[in-house]
Amino acid sequence: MTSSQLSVFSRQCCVLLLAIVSVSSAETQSTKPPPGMVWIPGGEFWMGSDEPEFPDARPWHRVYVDGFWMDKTEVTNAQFEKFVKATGYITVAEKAPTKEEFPTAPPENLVAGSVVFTPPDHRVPLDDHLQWWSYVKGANWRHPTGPGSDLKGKEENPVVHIAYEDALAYCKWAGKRLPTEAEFERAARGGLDRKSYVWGDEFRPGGKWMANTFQGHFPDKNTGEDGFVATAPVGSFPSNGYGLFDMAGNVWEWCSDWYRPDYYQTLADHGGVARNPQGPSDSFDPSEPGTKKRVHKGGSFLCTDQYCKRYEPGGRGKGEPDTGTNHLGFRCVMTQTTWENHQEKK
Ligand SMILES: [Ca+2]
Repeated sequence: MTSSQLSVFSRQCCVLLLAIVSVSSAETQSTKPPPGMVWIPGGEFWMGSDEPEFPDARPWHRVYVDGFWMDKTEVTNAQFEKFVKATGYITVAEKAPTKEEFPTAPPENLVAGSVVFTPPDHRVPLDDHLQWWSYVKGANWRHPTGPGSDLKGKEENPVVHIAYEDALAYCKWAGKRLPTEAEFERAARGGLDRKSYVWGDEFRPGGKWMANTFQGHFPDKNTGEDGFVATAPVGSFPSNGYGLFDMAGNVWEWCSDWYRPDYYQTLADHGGVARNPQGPSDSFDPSEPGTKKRVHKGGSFLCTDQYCKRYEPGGRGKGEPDTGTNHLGFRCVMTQTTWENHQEKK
């Protein structure tokens, strides 16, 4: 090879290399990530569970999602406060329900508040969640367990008492959106295939706590062996394979899908690979017919295999859009196109 041939050859290699880098970049991510977010690669995966306790998560079915950016952590109190300061936003839990919304309710009950975990001091049957959940007047994101509580020292804990529309409002302000249930599960699995936990097969590998869940006796005695009896500062436990924190435990997280227990079966019956599923077009929960619900994912600091081990990535939760609790928060996602448009505007 002459020196000029070598030069042409080098140039061609260079062009080829650039082309590969360019294609790779377009298919995966831009070089600069959005602050606080990580890239979740698109692809196919097994979604669901064969866990007997999760009838609504059966059967396993194939799903494809496009790649996307996801917040590394749940939205924190500090982040939510920044949003509220910028916009003057008032959450659902901070507003008193109106006579128009609840015409038959006595006026004394039309008081702003939210649902708080209030454990009994004795063992109770596990078939009535009202034994450990109470509507507490004055409970909201600034006062997680009621008027006597505040956020001092909890700046990095996940924000709670967030209704669905509150989560949407935050994501919109941040130029983001909520994940679909399929995106959440794709991200939670961290590249692992049909594992029980977002980190693998063992709940406590080498004796290590991998997520903020519930230890002791549910619901009356929380021993907090993992270090936390309520929410933990985000990132207190190891990240998963994609660099995401608290995709299991800590707080439940809102997804954009409506909830139906038969949705996975519907997708499986349809056959093939479900591409970017957005959830069913309507909601139905046999335990509360007539009440529309959205999907929650990830489980919380109250999850335990004694009652509900839905910190497993296939596990599904659900809740009324206007109802927040002190173990429910959210995180946002963003498409590559949104991120590119955002950068161009700058
Ligand atoms: Ca805990």
